[in-house]
Amino acid sequence: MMDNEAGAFYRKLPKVELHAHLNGSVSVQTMEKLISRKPHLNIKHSMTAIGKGQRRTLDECFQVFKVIHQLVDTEEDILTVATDVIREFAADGVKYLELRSTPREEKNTGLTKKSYVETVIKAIQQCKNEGLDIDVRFLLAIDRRNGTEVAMETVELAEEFMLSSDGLVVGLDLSGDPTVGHGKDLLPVLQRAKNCGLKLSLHLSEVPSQLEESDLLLNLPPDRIGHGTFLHPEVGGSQSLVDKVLKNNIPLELCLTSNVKGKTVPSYSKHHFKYWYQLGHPSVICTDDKGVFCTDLSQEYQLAATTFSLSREAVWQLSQQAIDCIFGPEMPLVLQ
Ligand code: 6MZ
Repeated sequence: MMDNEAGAFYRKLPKVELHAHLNGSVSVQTMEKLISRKPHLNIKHSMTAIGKGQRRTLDECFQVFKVIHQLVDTEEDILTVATDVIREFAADGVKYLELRSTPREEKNTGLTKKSYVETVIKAIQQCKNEGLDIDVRFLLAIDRRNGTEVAMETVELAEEFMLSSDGLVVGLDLSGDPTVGHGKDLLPVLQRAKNCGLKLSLHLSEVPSQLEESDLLLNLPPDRIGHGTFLHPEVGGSQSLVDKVLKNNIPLELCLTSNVKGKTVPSYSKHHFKYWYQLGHPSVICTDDKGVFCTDLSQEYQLAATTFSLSREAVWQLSQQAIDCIFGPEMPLVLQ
């Protein structure tokens, strides 16, 4: 994947991962376990990942999540997936991880949204007990496809777990197919979450047609932005959107490979990382869906460095600055 000396530098670099969807982060090895548990589904690994050199439309990416969800529909599956994903991030040199996932209920297996969240929390605690050198927090995700009522249920669940999970549930994510639904319908729900002390990371302007929505949601303001691909004027966004982001100093979670493979960005060199990084704005390199897009955080840092000619010193600073953007309690230490 990476050449040896440089590869070792990026793997050893202590890193912070802030944008990782649980079911998008499932590795090949874990996928094989899941497939063998459910052979009757006849799912091949090629249906759950987008390999090297391949690209898909965002719409096709969302079909891939549907396939993965068929494979992850019991508490046992969720425990497997969450513990494996946490271990893999730890092995990749991630010291602080915020996982996000959409609570799902599955009538056939008895999985409820509550037991879904409890199982992810159990996985985080198990990994802690194993002594893994990684601090993990959890954001409950609202899938925009599911509408306002479900979004409100998710906020209520997040509030409940924020109080009962020993600080492991720290916030909410708004994600899902960006072409479905409108953020204005979710404003009151998101406002309520914010008032309760839940942190908000919102996918904004992942596709070009969302300017009005981004403008509205930026008024909350969110605590972090996922992607923000089409916010700036060079790609059809606007200076006033950029000004709102800058004024509130809202960090961006940037996922290079995901955006290139999902065809919302034409090439690595055209990635909007460049625009925001040159402004000196907090820009956090993340994986998005390391399983689906066949990557890891070390590789994403290396890609950013080679594409934008970042020195090792600059890469180090980039990973250090991510600490200021976490939703968990202050980290007492500088990463080392
Ligand atoms: C928007 C995305 C996404 O929640 O089942 N998700 N939402 N844009 C993206 N860019 C590629 N990648 C993943 O993980 C899978 C879910 O995360 C969201 C989608 O809602 C997807 O169904 P969980 O753990």
